[in-house]
Amino acid sequence: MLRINALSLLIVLTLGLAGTAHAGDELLRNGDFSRGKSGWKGEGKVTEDDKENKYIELRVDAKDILDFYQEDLDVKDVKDLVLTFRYKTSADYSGRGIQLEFVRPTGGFTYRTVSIQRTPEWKSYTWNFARTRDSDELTLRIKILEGDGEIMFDDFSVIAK
Ligand SMILES: [Ca+2]
Repeated sequence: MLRINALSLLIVLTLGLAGTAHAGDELLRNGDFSRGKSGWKGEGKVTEDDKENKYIELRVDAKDILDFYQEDLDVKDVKDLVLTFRYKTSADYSGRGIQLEFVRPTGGFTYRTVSIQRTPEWKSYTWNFARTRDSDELTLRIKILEGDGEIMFDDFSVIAK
């Protein structure tokens, strides 16, 4: 009996993975950093606040652009995306802000630069991203432009529209 259940579960999981994204689906994994840096690559350190909320923190570099990213967003048959996240900065932050990129497998990408003002409180940001070219997979990349201080991010979400 247990064996049949395990087999059924496997079939359901396999079918689930083979399916394409539908409207309303979350395409990111671990966007809230509750599982540390799982699913994410690049720079940044996952930190926990006194309310046991985990977020990613980056020390901004005066000369170099830093980045972190998540690969393999399944966007087959998805027309448009909505990216949301929240951010805050250290009290001494100053800099050129960030650049958000959706990178296609060919290496080409669509980007948006966001200026970041010093903020001790979390602020939300939304980018309604209309896909202009066909590709089945995208990488979401966040570049931290040159500056000083620290930027923190949490609750990334990419929803298929
Ligand atoms: Ca979090």
